[in-house]
Amino acid sequence: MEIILTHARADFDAFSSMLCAKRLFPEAIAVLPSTSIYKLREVLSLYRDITDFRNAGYLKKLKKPDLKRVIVVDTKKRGKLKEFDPWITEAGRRLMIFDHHPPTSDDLARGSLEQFAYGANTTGLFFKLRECNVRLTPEEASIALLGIYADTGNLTYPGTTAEDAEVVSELLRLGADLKTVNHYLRPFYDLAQRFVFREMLSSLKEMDMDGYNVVLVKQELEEPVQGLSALLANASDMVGADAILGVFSSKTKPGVQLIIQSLVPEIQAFEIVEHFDGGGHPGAAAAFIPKANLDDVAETLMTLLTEVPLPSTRVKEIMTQPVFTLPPDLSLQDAADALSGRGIHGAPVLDKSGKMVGVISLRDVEKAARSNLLHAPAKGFMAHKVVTIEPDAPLITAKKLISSRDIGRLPVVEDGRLVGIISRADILKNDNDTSIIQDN
Ligand SMILES: [Mn+2]
Repeated sequence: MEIILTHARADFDAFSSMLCAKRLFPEAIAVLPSTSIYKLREVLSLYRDITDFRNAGYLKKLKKPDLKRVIVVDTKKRGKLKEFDPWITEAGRRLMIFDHHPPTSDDLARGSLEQFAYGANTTGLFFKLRECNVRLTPEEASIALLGIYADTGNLTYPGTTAEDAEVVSELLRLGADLKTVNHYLRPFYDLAQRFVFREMLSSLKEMDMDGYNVVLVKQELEEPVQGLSALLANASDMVGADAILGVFSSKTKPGVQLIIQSLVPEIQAFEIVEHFDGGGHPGAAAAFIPKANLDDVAETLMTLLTEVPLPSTRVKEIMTQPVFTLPPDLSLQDAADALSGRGIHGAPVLDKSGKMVGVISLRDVEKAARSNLLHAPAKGFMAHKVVTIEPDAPLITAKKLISSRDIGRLPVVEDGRLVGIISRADILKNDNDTSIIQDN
């Protein structure tokens, strides 16, 4: 016999990967792990008839089976397959793995591995099915779509690839039902989780760290609660956090749970939890500290974050210099020509003594053109109240200023002297070079 397995706490991508594997290897028996995320349990009962999956208990009842091959999907970590350990050991080298997670030291070392580089594991298996000319039914396509959407955050997480989007389009063509998909992707929280979430929102502490909004949540729970990271992610979105640090203890279980999520490359979640023997990724990491106390962990965390300044990019590293400037008496027409000629959208205006008296932009010139005033001097239409920034300020501060004030550029000023300029374009260019990989 052949069996198909996936990781403990199976999620939608794990489930749809099993489904695709079952179509690839129709003789194999798909065996679900004994734990799965809440939402999947609902889907499992809905699709029971079309999936024909067995529960973990099925394997225990088998006596001396003739195991030909074990197919593992959406994981290759030993620790996530613990309950199937005897079967994996028995399979030896007759192990076939289809996974999209980056390699770790806990990975199964035997058998064959097909390593995908897509946001969802389902995407890779879908391509395998296509190679074999296997066509999914509309119901199967709905499940596959759920898998891809769940693992890629509806194609928005940074790990999403063009291939994920390509398969989404094929699944829609195959008749995947968006109503079903939407229904199951809506988050659901039970009473205990909702209670914790309310507490979280009312007790969270926002801190400005080098321009970043870092949020600390410190909570003592009545009893352990599932899904704390999803609750934290929601709280983080609500307050627009750049990073959120969750420290939890429970009255019924000793130890402290630490969860860190970060959206910025300057705060690497896994680096912080390493101090607590935890693990994870740049964007999300966790640790469980057995004999610790809530306040001590929170305090250590704050020390870690504040004793060394964040390795933030500074304004001076990406600002443009020398700055192209214009005199206040130049006509708007000449100012516009000078700007367009240099391919820029605006410039500071300096008086004879070199003092900055305003900023003129092509937007200002357009306004004047509408009233046929292009012969007028720049000073009549320039912005007089200029928002500036210092060269040592973190880039994030410049970014937040530019978007909150809706301005195209920020003159960089040191000791009253204009030393550079930073524009929207500079920031966008820098953002493209630095991003965080998310993993599911
Ligand atoms: Mn996955």
